[in-house]
Amino acid sequence: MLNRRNFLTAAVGVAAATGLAACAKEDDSSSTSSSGGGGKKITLGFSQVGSESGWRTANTDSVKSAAKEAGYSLKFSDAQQKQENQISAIRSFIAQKVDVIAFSPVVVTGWDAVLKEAKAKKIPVVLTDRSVETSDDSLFVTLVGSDFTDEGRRAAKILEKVLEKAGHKGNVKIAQLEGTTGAAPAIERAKGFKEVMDADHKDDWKIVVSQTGDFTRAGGKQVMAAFLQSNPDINVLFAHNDDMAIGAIQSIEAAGKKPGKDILIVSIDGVKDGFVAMSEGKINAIVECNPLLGPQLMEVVQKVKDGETVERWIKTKESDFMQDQAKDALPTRKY
Ligand code: GZL
Repeated sequence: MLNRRNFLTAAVGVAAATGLAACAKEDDSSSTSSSGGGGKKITLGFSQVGSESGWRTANTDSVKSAAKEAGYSLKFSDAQQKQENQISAIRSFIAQKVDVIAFSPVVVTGWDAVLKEAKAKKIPVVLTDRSVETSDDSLFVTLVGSDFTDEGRRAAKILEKVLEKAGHKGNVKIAQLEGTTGAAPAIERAKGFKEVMDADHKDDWKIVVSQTGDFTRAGGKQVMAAFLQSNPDINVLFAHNDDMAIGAIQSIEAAGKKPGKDILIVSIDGVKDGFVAMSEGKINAIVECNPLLGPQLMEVVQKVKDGETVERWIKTKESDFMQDQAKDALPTRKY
């Protein structure tokens, strides 16, 4: 996975070692468009994780509308959260000789073989949203996406504010709803949250139970119900995304407890339904993770096609929101 250390070295390495962008496949379609480059319409193959959450829906909409705006021919595939479907889609894009391949990898491992096939055919690969672990930095050009470890740190820091505002006294017993097992956001959000816990809350915070809810509402509801059975004294929920938090709220209320009061909730994403739950007092704070990556992605695709060197990690800008900001923020939320 990407970190600041390999940020710069890889950027130079990729541009020099592979020259991928310079030899990106010429588009074989006859139509022309305003998409620059050799005047040919750029064909982009995009493999999406699935449609598991409100965040994912907003991300898909952003990619599709930005590709249309850019005048690209978009080949879009929904993997239904299965890595084998993403690998098949990437192979299909290679066979179709697309100009650039972009994808949001459902998990971090298992990509080297198919990315080597793309490299062999000189088709540049751009990661969006999530990163991968790979033995060869030249297998992808850049990542357009958030710093999930920092999102985990921000979640812990905003939990401090939530506890103070709630006048919480005594030990903090945390239930953690993890994202999809093996996915970069799940691994890194847990890591960032634990960093702050270990540094500043060794004596008063404890994650008493932690399990994946697979980033879905159904998963959050089911796992939270089990948590409440095994750990009735939970007083904080840290959910890796809003959809799992919203599902968990249903189980908390079914157990006769008040979400946002009996169990304080911190979540990540910032989708509209998360803000609605926050405005109803059921979620106490949200760390934003911006899904509107489409425009940045299309800019990068153009640069890669034109042989320009791009940064190794193009991060998205994000904010954090406390409950009392929700009502004012809702009307201007874009997703
Ligand atoms: C984060 C993204 C995660 C969201 C979830 O960038 O990969 O996947 O936090 C989504 O809502 O399912």
